[in-house]
Amino acid sequence: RGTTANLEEIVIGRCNDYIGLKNPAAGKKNCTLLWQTLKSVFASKDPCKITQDDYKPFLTMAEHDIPSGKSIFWSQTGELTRQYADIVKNVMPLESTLTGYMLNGLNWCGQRSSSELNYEVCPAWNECEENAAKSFWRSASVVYAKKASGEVKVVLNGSSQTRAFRTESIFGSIELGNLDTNRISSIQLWIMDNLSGSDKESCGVGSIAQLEIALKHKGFKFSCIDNYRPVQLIQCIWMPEHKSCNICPKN
Ligand code: NFD
Repeated sequence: RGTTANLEEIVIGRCNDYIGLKNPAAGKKNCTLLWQTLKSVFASKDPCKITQDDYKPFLTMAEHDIPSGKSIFWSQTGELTRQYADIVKNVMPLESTLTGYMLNGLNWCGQRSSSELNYEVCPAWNECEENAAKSFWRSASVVYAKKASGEVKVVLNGSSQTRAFRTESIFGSIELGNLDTNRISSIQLWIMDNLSGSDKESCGVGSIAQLEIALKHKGFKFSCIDNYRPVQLIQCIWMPEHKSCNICPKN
């Protein structure tokens, strides 16, 4: 898959939508300049040789505050977390910050031979370590995690085929290590099982237990909730007859 068609128009349009309508508190930003800065990160370069540092000027230019208590991290629950955020509007995942909003769901890369974007083929996620998209999400995740304060949420997948908490995931390898004990008052883990999937891991079990130990060692106060009901009710939209979705269980 190559660069998303009309990338420039989408990115500049999303930027204007964000600062004008979605989050005016982000302040004044020059969306055209942001696009040019972003494009200069990867245009005319080998798409497998874009580092996290390359994105720093873009990320710095786009920076804005994240209100205390609104940070929410996820792993293997991206869609659900974005849906929850869009509905409740009192959490701000990376995808609801300016940079994440501009680039979520898009694909982009350049090529050494020309300054045109590469519409033919961009590296797959795991094809090379320093690919244009992966380096962006890693770099953006560092900036996002450092800013977290107050009560922080983490949404994990209790039905994961692998493990709910993976130390090699971006949450496990980047975001967790950049959380600041002095800024964060507590961390709430929400372990969401797929409604029709199996309950493989829960609070205090398996990889979640490992995460809880790691949080304790780092000095964080934390709590853990299995199938946090407001999020589960979103899952229920697609399976209203499922027994977990029954609002008034028959005795
Ligand atoms: P994940 P995570 N192949 O669900 N973030 O902990 C392809 F094609 O495992 C946001 O690593 O959670 N894509 C975004 C893959 C992206 C593959 C990355 C793969 N084998 C990180 N593995 C975003 N908005 O797109 C992973 N991906 C891609 C931040 C795929 O798009 C968020 O702040 C998947 O949905 C969040 O707290 C995404 O990477 C944490 O890092 C995440 O993989 C989630 O990273």
